[in-house]
Amino acid sequence: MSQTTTTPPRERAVQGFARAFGVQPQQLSRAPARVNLIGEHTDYNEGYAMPCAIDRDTVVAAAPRDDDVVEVLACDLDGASARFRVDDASDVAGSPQWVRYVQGMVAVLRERGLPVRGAQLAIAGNVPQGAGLSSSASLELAVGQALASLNGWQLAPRAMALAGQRAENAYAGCQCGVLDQMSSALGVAGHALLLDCRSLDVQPIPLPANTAVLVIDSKIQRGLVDSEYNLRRQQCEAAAAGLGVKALRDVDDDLWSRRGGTLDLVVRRRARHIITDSRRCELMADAMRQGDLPAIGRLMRESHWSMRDDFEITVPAIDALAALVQGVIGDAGGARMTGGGFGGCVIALAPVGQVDEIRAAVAAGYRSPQGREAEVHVCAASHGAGSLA
Ligand code: GAF
Repeated sequence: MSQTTTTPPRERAVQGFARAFGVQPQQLSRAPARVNLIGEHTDYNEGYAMPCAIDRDTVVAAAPRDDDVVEVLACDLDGASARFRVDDASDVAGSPQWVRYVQGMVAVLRERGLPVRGAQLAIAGNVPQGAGLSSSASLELAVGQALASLNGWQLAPRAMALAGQRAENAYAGCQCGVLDQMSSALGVAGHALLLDCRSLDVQPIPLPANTAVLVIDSKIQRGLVDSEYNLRRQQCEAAAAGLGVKALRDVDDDLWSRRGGTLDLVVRRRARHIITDSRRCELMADAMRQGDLPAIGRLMRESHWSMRDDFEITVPAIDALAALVQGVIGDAGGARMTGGGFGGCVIALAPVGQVDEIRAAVAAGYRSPQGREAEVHVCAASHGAGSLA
């Protein structure tokens, strides 16, 4: 859910709830968006990624109903609303996309044997939509948290993340991995997460001191469901099958040198991106622990080039934007496209003292193909989903 007003999402959710339902909400929950520092499309290949939950949230104001009907209001979509019975939640045919995420969470949590009664929900957020910052995962996790509180049970953050992923896969039509939901569920303030997408182990990695996390929205809209995301996933699965492994995570140097050349050329390039970007995550964790900014920058640049040349998910305007920002940062950090691709944002790690210079360079030197200026967000690494007091 996106919005243009500066009123915080919490207030808009509460006000929207009171207007729509005539009473005050009993419960408030929130879940953050995320930006991925490195390791793109590695999640569904069971490799490593390094996301960071950011201080852009979806908030759900909620109260229970004494029947099995869920009423839901989207404060940011001109007050769009929906209504469904919990036992019809899995019937998403004909539902608008935003409602599918809500229905999907209800359906998945019920599949897992958790009691979900009727509810009134009002949703507001400040996550830029279609920018690749995972507004959908933050919606899923905020709704899941609200349903847990209303129905008197708890789910461990990893289990809630997996429920969100299944809601998206089975009910919203995107075969995403678990990156977005894991970062929204398990974010740690001031830290990125080195995420092992096979074991779901998470190691918080402190962000280097005096380093700003800049998320630069190219204003080139993207849509995972409509994009080539699912095709990339199929190509990675074809590569794993061709190499005789369960997932590209399992490809070592020996296997790659013996069998990599047998793959179809395009499939081979897709696989090479995944294998190298997953390794870059581990190297990035080392570089961040050591505060080695030139190494961080090098890894981010290599990751961008790998997405551009091997995975082919960047677009020329974003290549130019990343290069422009990297040119300002020099050796003091890095910039690369982040997220699923085909538009969205550039992530930059840069000295706090360079923020104004980067803003000025982007304002002067970048326009999207539609002539739009980029929007520069300075983000803080945030904690994961939870209830609000
Ligand atoms: C999207 C997906 F939802 C994630 O699972 C991940 O694959 C990402 O694209 C690319 O790294 O955000």
